[in-house]
Amino acid sequence: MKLDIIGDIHGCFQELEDLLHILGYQWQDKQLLHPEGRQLAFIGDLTDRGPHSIAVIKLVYDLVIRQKQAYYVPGNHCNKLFRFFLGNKVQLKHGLETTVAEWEQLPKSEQEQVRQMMLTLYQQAPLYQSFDSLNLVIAHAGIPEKYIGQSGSRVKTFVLYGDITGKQLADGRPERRDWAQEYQGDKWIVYGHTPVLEARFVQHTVNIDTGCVFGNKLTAIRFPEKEIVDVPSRLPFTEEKFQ
Ligand SMILES: [Mn+2]
Repeated sequence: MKLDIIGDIHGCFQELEDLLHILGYQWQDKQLLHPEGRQLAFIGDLTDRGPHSIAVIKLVYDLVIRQKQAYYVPGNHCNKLFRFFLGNKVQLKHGLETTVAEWEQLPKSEQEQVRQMMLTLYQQAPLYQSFDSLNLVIAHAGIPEKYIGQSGSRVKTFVLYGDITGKQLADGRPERRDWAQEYQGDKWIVYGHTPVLEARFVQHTVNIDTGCVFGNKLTAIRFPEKEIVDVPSRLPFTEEKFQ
């Protein structure tokens, strides 16, 4: 198989459309197809902060659930939106407030439709996805070798939030270890979660969250080629968001 993995979108629907076009995907009879039979994968954080979160949910639902032409693993923002749609008490901050505001603008029947889409998308999603023929695993915040093939709450916390220590940095962000530096595995790990200016290759890992929602770019990586394809963001650049 040949796969195009898309980084954190965060409601940047126009940039997603730009990227899918550059990658060569085309709509034919309500199917988004690639002439060479390539498939798409999304590494989570579809929504929040950006302007068009609902459109991203609808497209990814269509590709993953209806067309069954794409793969999706959830991010921490997906997890929080899922819990919001379940009716759990969650704080409307860190970008969730933008998705909820957009959703509340919809007519009631469409609200329920979008809610069901996100519930289905999240509930059917694996915590991480292995592609044995590509020697590849995708996981939103990465995955250490010892967790590949495992499940449970530790694995869930890691793939959603990364290698958090439980401590806080001076600016309030959670302290995270750089698991990729210690990764010794042979399988390639493609992940996102932490915005970087350029796709970051460390050992056999690649971080493709290039902070589109913070004004940088939206990035895809093609497998097995390991070729990077990106499109510029349409949003203002906020440098302090990048590591
Ligand atoms: Mn994330």
